[in-house]
Amino acid sequence: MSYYPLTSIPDYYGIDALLTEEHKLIRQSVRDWVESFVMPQIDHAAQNHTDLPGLMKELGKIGALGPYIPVEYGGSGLDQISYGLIMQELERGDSAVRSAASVQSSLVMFPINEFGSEEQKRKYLPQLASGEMIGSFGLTEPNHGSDPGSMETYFKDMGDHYLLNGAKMWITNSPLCDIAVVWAKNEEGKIQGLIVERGMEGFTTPETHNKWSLRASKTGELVFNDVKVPKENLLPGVTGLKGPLSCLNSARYGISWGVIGAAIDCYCTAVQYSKERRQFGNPIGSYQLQQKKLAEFLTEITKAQLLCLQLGNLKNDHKASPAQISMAKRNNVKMAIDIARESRQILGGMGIMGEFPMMRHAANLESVITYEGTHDVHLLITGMDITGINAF
Ligand code: TGC
Ligand code: FAD
Repeated sequence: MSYYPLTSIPDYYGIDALLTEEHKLIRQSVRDWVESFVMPQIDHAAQNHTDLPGLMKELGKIGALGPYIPVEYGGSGLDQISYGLIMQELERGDSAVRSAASVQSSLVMFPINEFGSEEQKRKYLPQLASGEMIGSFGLTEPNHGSDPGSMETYFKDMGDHYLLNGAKMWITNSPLCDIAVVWAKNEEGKIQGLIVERGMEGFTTPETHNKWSLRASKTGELVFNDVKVPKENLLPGVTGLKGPLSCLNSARYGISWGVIGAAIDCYCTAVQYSKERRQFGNPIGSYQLQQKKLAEFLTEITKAQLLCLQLGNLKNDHKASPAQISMAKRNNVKMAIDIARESRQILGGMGIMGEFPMMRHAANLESVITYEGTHDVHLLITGMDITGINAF
């Protein structure tokens, strides 16, 4: 259970008044689920480097997989602010939980819905929405992370099928996945997406062990050794790097909201602790140095909430540019990791313990600040948007 009362979740600028009743109901239901399913077992899972059993089906039950995917394909047809609020509540529990929902929704269901054939949508989306099927997304390779355009994974047209070769690295949920949306080059060197299914000969998914971050999430490789992929598994609707990057726009947007949840968890815990813990005869929260930290946390959380809300409005109107999304991802992840690190100090020695969430969030956020485009890559995207000059 969380250490602080849920009523203390901050809404300093009355942002709730800008949400609909439906938004608030969705947020509350995900918050309740996180409280009952995630909180009691997350420290144990992270300490023991195990995933949460049955997580994906649970996420399916609460409608957290593909919330904005149309109802006819198993989604909930919700707006982008609902999606953001769901991500915020999930990451208040743990970044691993939000990661699972991000990958399934934005990196697997999104490309099938946007670029897939009618048959692909009907075959995969309902099962992905319910969590009966787990998806992964293969873009990053051992030699190409920030620069995915240089990828080496390729496929050849063999007449009645494609032959896929190469390897992807750092893939969330690869050891668990039933399907992988894989980005590879065709014989003309153009990037296309293929749906690779577990069981296809030559396809393996070795796990990456010994992470200090996202320990409640499985990460691994996708290895393709002469994998015969049926022709109907090619995503017909997109060619070029803009395919995978469009998926990233959706996932990065979700992360911008998600990390506010991690920051809120740390902030609320620190407020509560600083009022209860006494040193030199007074609560530590009575000292100016501690109040400065808390005041800065609340200021940064409030700014991040406002940034996300307006980005959500833009996204609902299909007006959010990739560079605007980069700015929010970069700003909000840095905000959250700073709050996780600083709030841990407010708890002194207790801050390193598993009973409190700061170390776990801070360690998780080391991945979040790197995946979906590193902190520096997003800075360069903003720099390019300002100057028109590519500094990569
Ligand atoms: P560049 O020449 O700029 O662009 C190539 C084509 O792509 C288009 N484009 C975009 N389209 C949609 N959305 C975007 N955000 C786009 N950015 C660029 C662009 O218009 C162009 O289109 P066209 O039609 O002219 O061909 O590409 P570049 O090679 O210079 O690289 C650009 C760069 C560096 C910004 C990009 O490659 C990048 O963002 N790198 C970071 C890589 C990254 O984010 N990887 C994430 C892997 S997935 C992951 O981490 C999942 S973690 C999930 C979890 O567990 O939660
Ligand atoms: P590199 O690209 O090698 O970057 C190393 C450093 O160099 C960084 O600091 C970077 O900012 C800097 N740098 C790079 N280029 C420049 C430049 N031009 N100018 C200045 N600095 C530069 N990928 C997937 O495809 N699917 C997934 O599901 C997935 N899940 C992940 C889960 C976890 C836990 C992690 C850690 C990563 C995951 N990733 C996934 C991969 C992630 O997207 C990459 O790690 C990330 O894009 C960075 O690539 P890299 O690790 O190869 O770092």
